[in-house]
Amino acid sequence: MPALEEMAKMEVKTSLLDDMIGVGDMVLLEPLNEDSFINNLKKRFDHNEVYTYIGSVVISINPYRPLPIYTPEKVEEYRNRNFYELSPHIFALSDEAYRSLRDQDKDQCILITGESGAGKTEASKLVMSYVAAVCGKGAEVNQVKEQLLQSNPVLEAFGNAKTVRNDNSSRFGKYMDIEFDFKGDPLGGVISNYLLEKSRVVKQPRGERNFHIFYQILSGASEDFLCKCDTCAFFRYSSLMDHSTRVLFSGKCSIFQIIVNAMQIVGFMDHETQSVFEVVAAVLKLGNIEFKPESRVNGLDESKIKDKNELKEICELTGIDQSVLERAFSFRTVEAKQEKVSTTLNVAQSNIFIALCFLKAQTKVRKKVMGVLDIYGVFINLTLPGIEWTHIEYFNNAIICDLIENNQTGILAMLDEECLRPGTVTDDTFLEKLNQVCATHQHFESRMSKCSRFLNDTTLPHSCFRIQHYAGKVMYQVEGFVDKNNDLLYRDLSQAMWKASHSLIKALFPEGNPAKINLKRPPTAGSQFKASVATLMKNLQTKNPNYIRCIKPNDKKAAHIFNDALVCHQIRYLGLLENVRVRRAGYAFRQAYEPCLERYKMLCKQTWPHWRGPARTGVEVLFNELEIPEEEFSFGRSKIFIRNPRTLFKLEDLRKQRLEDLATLIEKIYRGWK
Ligand code: AOV
Ligand code: MG
Repeated sequence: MPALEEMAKMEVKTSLLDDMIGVGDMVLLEPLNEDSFINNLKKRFDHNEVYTYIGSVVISINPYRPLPIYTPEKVEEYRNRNFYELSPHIFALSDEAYRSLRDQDKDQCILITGESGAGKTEASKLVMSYVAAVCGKGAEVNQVKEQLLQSNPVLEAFGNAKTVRNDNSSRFGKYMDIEFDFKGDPLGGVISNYLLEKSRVVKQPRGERNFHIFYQILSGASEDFLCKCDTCAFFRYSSLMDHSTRVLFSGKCSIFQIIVNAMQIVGFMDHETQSVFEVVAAVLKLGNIEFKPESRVNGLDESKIKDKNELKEICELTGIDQSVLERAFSFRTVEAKQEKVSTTLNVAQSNIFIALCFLKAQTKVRKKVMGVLDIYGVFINLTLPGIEWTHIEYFNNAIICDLIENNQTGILAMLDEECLRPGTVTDDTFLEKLNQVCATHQHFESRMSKCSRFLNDTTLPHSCFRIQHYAGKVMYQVEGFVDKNNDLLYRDLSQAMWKASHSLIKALFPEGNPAKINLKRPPTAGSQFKASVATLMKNLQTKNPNYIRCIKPNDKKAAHIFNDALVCHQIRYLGLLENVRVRRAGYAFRQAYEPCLERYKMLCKQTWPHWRGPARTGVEVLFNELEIPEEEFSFGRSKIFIRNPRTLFKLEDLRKQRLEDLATLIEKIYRGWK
């Protein structure tokens, strides 16, 4: 029987394929445990299958090399297809999200998580480019698409940097709402950013770099521009220096050109782009200002700017009066001045950045929205600076969130309280307070309080506390907490900046306008962060979530290497195994193929009265003929999984009906005989 042989062969082939490249949906993995989970991911990774599902969740493993799976042909392949129809792909998720937005009018959000270098930002760009490829046509729509896509290189130039973990690490969290009209054509986008790592402008950890834009300008801008800014001798720029080596300006000029073009597409006029680069050059130069201590005058520590040439150049570039700027820099101690320069740089960088985040799309029509959230590897930890980088899953992390966020007894609230308290406030007084309030919290560790369980733990310095996060323990060094939370720019400095004739610089320091002096204290960094996260969460809750979980296969930024231990760690703290179990429970019904076929074979001409082939194929044929929607079931190795009890009831109803029909038929035949 050739047909049977064919079927048997097919069955064997499917099962061999599963053996070789692993199953595409972890829900179908048998047996399910940590080893089989990792093994399955590894098999797939070795066969260039970097995507795997857990039901509708997409796991993405960073291949660290370009794969030919994002071509226009692939876009066409996934377009308008059901989620489970083709092999797992980020395009399938993007298509599903876009179609439910367009056809069912459900706002969507794409939530992308994973540690630094796992591929979140690349994933967010793939989602955006897929959606751009399949939505709307026409000149106007195309312009909007281009603007949305080109916002990425611009933001990355100013907000990304090379770190030990990732050569293109996002140093800010990004949430972008892409807005569509009723037909599903894009109208524009709104970008929100979170916690730009401002301090990087001034100082970078060993082996890391400043934001890309500085290097891009120095290696790519025109001679004219560089001469005008006198940045020719760029090796002087101390804020660009690696600690160990001098940074090589190996950047290709073309990258700079890409940024310039992108800025133009996003909507910057040429003179505005020029202005932005001038501010960047000024920031570079400010970073070179050094102070030398002088003797005490009138009871105050005096100090002088070492080299006034630099100051002069800054003033020429920005149109700030030199004496105004010098005065703004010149009181109190050397340390305070370095601090002041640093804060000025920080503010300039973050204000430029915020200015860049405006993409306009303010129409009054009812909009459908797809939000893409690319939170960066160190989302929550950053509120507390100067610490080790560890990924924290923000969601579903209630006890820790409470420890940090609680309005009365949370760490942030206490830091705020300390910052606002009159009298002498230092990092130490803050730590003391923390020790009093949090000493008994099960996830808080410190040696300072008398009743501490950690009194003898020498790995925990006195100036530190430790939090037992979901992903592991993190030690926090409190030095600088109070200052960074205050996030204050000395008023005389913002006023000096506001007096600049350079219109962009003036615009970046609106608080320097003496007519608008605000005696109210600006919100602390911590409370700003809390407020913006709260707004974000509220926004996300109104949307239908789609999850992408990114996994980093190795620590070497290298292709083809799959480090089991590293992957295992990520699977654990992302809670992926639990995720599979929950999804499995979501398949209300599962049954071995044979009994399933036995029970329902009468519903299909091809399987009744006898099916002569593998039971699994029989069930496939049966479900196909009954036109049961694909997303309703999945084929496991030995069992069929059915998602919704309704499907089962439908089968049962059909069976009952069929039995009644048969009974009637038999009765008729019986009567005919009589
Ligand atoms: P991240 O966003 O998760 O880190 P990225 O998206 O920047 O990580 O990815 C890091 C690097 O991995 C990229 O620059 C690419 O070289 C490579 N990569 C990631 N995804 C892919 C892919 N699908 N195909 C090929 N290469 C890829 V951080 O921003 O540091 O948390 O804060
Ligand atoms: Mg990123």
